[in-house]
Amino acid sequence: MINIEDYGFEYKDVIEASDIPARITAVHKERYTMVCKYGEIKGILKSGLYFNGSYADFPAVGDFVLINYNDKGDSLIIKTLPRKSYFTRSNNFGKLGEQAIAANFDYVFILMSLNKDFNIARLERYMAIAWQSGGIPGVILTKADLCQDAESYVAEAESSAPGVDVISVSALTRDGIDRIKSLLKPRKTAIFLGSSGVGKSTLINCIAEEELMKTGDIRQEDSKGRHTTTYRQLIMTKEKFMIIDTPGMREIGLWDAMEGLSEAFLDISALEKSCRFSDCTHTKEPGCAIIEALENGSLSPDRWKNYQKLKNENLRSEDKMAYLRMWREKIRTMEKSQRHAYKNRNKR
Ligand SMILES: Nc1nc2c(ncn2[C@@H]2O[C@H](COP(=O)(O)OP(=O)(O)O)[C@@H](O)[C@H]2O)c(=O)[nH]1
Ligand SMILES: [Mg+2]
Repeated sequence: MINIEDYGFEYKDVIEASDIPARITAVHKERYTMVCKYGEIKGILKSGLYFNGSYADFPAVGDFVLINYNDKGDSLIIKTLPRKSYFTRSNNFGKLGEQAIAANFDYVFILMSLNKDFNIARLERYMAIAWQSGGIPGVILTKADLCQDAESYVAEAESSAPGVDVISVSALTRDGIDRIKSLLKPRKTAIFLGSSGVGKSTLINCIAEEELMKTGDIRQEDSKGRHTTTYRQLIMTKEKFMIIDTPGMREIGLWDAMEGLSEAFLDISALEKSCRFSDCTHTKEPGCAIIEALENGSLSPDRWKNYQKLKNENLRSEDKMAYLRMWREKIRTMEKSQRHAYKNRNKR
């Protein structure tokens, strides 16, 4: 038996005695992994309830939900309970609304590595996101072993994030691990945010003192299709600290929009720059690099269409384009797989 209160459940007074609460520990494409009093289980959304509602109610990792328990297969998730903190991917462009991507954390740690990743302007933006979320922010500067003067970076981060704990840490030497552990508490949840590769999963393993997460070294090996590292998940340590690991700022939609834009359309803007005419419309001009790339297959027609469509939406700032594009793709796959899972639920 699992005690859901060890997972931070504090809503006992607001649910019925017959209700079964669960906490979402991982969100997969079509299913959710959860813990409830019966242990770790899988579930899917009760379709009629969720698909007529708002995307904001779709469960995120860390959410507390009510379920119809099924001991023979997927349980049905029937309600998302109110969140005390959350991150959303917001979308200002229409009907989709916003969707939570992680919920009910007590602390938000922004991770940056001390080799190449340190960037004070980005830290300030992440801090703004962290303060808005409802969690208590902290900063972890990782890979201190690769840096000559970690202390000066700590001082710089402290001055730009006043009142916030800034800890430098090395998973290699374990310097700083105890300080991080002193900020965690049993039954409380922390979320680790930071670019892919900064050492989030490695640090979680270090804190947990067991291999709970796959880390970068392993990811390269299974890059062929097993997407284990792309999920957000909530882990529980032996000391009952919970940590939500995220694959990266970009993957969860909290990425720097400008970075994201250049990543999303770098190929196309490079092509546009190499057209013979600077005002090329990419329709019929000689020496058009876009037409050539479409013909030789190095640019896919879908990608080009997508880019044009977004341009035509007349969004003023370019970073919104990349944001919107990613959002729509995610929603589309999510809806499709949810429907599929619902249709096939009795066949499992
Ligand atoms: N030198 C050094 N390397 C580290 C440290 N922490 C993580 N790494 C390495 O950084 C890479 C990415 O780590 P990972 O935990 O997967 O990053 P994540 O994507 O943020 O989860 C791996 O190769 C780790 O071995 C550290 O403290 N020092
Ligand atoms: Mg990781």
